[in-house]
Amino acid sequence: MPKSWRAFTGATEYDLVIVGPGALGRAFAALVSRRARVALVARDGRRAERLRRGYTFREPGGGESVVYPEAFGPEEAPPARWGLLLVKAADTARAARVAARLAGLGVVSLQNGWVEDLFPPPPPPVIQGATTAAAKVESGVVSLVSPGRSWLPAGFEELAELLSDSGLPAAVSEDLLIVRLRKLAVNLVINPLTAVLNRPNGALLEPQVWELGVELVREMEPVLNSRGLADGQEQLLQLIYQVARETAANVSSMLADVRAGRKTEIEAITGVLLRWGEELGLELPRHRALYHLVRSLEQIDRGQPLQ
Ligand code: KPL
Repeated sequence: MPKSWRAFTGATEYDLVIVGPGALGRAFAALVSRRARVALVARDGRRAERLRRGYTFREPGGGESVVYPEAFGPEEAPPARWGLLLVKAADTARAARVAARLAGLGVVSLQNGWVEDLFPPPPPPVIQGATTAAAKVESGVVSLVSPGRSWLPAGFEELAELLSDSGLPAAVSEDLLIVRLRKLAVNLVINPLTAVLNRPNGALLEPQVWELGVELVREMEPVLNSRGLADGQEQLLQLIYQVARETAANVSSMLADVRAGRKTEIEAITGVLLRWGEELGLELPRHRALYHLVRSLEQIDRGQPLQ
């Protein structure tokens, strides 16, 4: 739970500290810093220095501006009221410790996947929310493809208001588990398929690919239901199809990682589903095949970006 207002007495100049200056982190920093004081925390001082020199930010409407963020390395970052984690799954434990040290009222993570299952106890000091916001970086230009919608835990009303006022619709949700399981369902189908096909999200709408999507949903539905999601296969298929249609031109984050030779989030997405399936005695062969294919793409492409 976030710390209470009363317990928090430290005076801070910053309203929000964002840990993770990837595409989404830089897009959020660009918009929120028009309304409030934002500190953007990079992996180290050198990267922070580069960020301070500015980056071009393109809004969904097409408007462009150069943003000069207040960027810091983890050691020199200032305290803030709220913390937002926008890092890749594999960086969560380190980034969560930084954010928890800096943010007085609470830290929420909006990354994909079920990272809490990947770490030995104690879990990283961060609460998971969810977002459908999408951003990309192309030739150094950060574009907010869609502001989407973000869901935060109860107690984060002030942060939800700040994000919404900044053009990033957000609300607290009492049903965060359900929201997150639905987002996981979307990522379980779109991300590995697009990564393996090396195609944008719209590839899912093609009949042969969609057929495989339907089979993936059939396999995963009982597992997600065992975790508390009451949605049936039809509902999940409708949701996934709608996201694929709305984001048809997007390159999924997993494909972007593969193309850039980075480690993907397959472990926190499909890896977690496979573990949950094993607990139920379920094999999930199609998900397992995609898991291995994406893992092998990671091995092949590390340091050698695809064309
Ligand atoms: O979350 C996404 C991602 O790319 O990680 C989707 C919703 C699939 C949008 O691309």
